[in-house]
Amino acid sequence: MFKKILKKSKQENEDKRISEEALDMGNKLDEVDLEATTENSNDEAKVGFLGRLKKGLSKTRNGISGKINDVLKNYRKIDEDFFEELEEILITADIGVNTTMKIIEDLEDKVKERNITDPNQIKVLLQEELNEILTEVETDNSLNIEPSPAIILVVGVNGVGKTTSIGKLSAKLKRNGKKVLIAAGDTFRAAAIEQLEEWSNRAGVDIISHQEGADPAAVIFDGIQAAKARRSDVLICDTAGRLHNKKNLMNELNKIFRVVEREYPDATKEILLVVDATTGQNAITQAKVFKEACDITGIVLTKLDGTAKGGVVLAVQAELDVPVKLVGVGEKIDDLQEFNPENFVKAIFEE
Ligand SMILES: Nc1nc2c(ncn2[C@@H]2O[C@H](COP(=O)(O)OP(=O)(O)OP(=O)(O)O)[C@@H](O)[C@H]2O)c(=O)[nH]1
Ligand SMILES: [Mg+2]
Repeated sequence: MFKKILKKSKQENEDKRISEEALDMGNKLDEVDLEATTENSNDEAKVGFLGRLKKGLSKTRNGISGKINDVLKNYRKIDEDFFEELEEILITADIGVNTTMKIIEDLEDKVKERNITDPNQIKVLLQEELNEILTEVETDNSLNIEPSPAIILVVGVNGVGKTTSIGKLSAKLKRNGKKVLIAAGDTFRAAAIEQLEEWSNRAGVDIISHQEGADPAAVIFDGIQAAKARRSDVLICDTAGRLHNKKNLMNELNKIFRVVEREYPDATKEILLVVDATTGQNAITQAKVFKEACDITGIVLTKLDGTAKGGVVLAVQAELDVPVKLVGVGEKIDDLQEFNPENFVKAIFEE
């Protein structure tokens, strides 16, 4: 009996050591130049990938998993007060009122059904529940860029991280063997064009741009002709986030969409709305406004590293019925990841 326990605890220590090493390796990989993370080092890349996600979600992990640990210290049985504290944690993490209510109700049912009395079991149940919510809608979280050629239009209000995400995405797609071209459709400010040029250099991809004040639809038109001539796989278009008013912005976007429909009818299309996770529920409101004007096909949720309110991922997907496709977890070129619900939940709960 003792031997068995000793063996078990030895095994647990060993598992812990391995996972700590893995995390450490993930952190080290962060410092490695992205060129070094090639496709043939898949395992290493995987560790680095989860490590980076965990690092980027550390505030959210403290806000959800850390707070639950604190609550668990005060409870020996699962009762109404316990669920109330749990509810508050989830709402504070910006999971959204509706989604939180659903989670709590489901947890109450599961606790009853399975005769669970130990509060410590709740974390496993919650993980299970979050995974279910993130995967229950018929959503495909992968980027829709096949078959080539594809065009990605990137929209969103100012400052959310459109240009930065385009830079990171270009580098990522190029690393995966895609021929990428970017179009500087934000002509509202000269600095916006320069910023995108800088990112195109960093990512090592070509850029099509006009002067400040030029017609954005004309830039996208040129981008499409260049993408055809150069046989690009993916054309990624930046757009303005700030115009004189919302109506102007939506009109401008519609003009761009019309050019795309006319000039690139057979291209695979993706319209990504970028929202900033640190704005919490505001991100949902923005998404609703854009959804009225454009056929958003995916969400890019940026700056998750800067907030404890990463639960907004759940609210976005559940309340908008649009899949989260990419998440930004830092300012560096490799800090943009394809959204994977399972890894996301893992990163929130695993130390
Ligand atoms: N920490 C963090 N910062 C980010 C992330 N994504 C973008 N940023 C920062 O957010 C700021 C704004 O990013 P931009 O890419 O310029 O945003 P934009 O949407 O293009 O803004 P406009 O062109 O003004 O409409 C920059 O300082 C970025 O470095 C992220 O995932 N994490
Ligand atoms: Mg920009």
